[in-house]
Amino acid sequence: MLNTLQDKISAITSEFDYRIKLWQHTSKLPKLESSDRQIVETLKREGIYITTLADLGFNSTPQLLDAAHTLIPKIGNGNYTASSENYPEIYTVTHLPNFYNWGSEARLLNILENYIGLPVAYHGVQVRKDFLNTSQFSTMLWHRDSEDRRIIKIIIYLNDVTKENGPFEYVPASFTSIYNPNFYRLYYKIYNTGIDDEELNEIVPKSAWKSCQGPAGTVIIADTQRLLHHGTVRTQERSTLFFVYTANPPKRPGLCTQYWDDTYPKPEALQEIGY
Ligand SMILES: O=C(O)CCC(=O)C(=O)O
Ligand SMILES: [Fe+2]
Repeated sequence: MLNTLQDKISAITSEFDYRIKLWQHTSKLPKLESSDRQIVETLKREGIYITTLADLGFNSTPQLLDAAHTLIPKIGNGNYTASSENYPEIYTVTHLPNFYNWGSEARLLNILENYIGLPVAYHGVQVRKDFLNTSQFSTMLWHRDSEDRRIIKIIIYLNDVTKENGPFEYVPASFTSIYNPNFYRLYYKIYNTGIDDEELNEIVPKSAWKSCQGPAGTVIIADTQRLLHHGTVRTQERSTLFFVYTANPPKRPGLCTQYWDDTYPKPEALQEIGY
């Protein structure tokens, strides 16, 4: 009882501190070009902005793609069947400059700081290959991420992603906002675990879900705390890069170490060839 009361008080104090910090940081936010301001406005309104590597035009893109395309063919190698639950292979590449540098482009960090509203922590980058799956499990169940109050994940598609490759999919923020009557029903259901398509369809109809399909080089910038999201089942592989950002410090720092520590392997194949 006392613990719950103390927990509640500390949760309220921490929310209050957060609001104050947001307010104090407003005048320190980096200035943006008008096209980048548009990105921030879209992120604030919708929790997602979809673009391409070409449109972003960062100088570090060729090195990023070179490193990614060197690594991708070395992952997986086809020992996967359509009938079973195949977990993705995820490699942490935060320590490798060709990957890391793209995610620390000044323009990008300035955009993200304006969205997050506080100094940004860039946690790292992972290469991920998803294999064939007939049933929903793990991040293919609908969920929200919980590392912080605002989390930006940038997903770059390394191959063309159509319905068959299991695109990233999300529910528009308006369907899951606190002002929507579905809110409590939905968050009661996903409190401890993800839910599958059938369960979500009873609360938010499938017709409202947004599937992010696109060619190789598509860049999805999404607040995965705010948006209910998942990766979809697939009959063909999907290769991606995931970059992760929160405020500095995040609300739950312990959940963020996985982006640079040894939770996921580091790709030896790349180090051998001098990356
Ligand atoms: O596989 C996907 O498209 C989404 C993965 C996901 O939910 C996450 O990394 O938070
Ligand atoms: Fe997620």
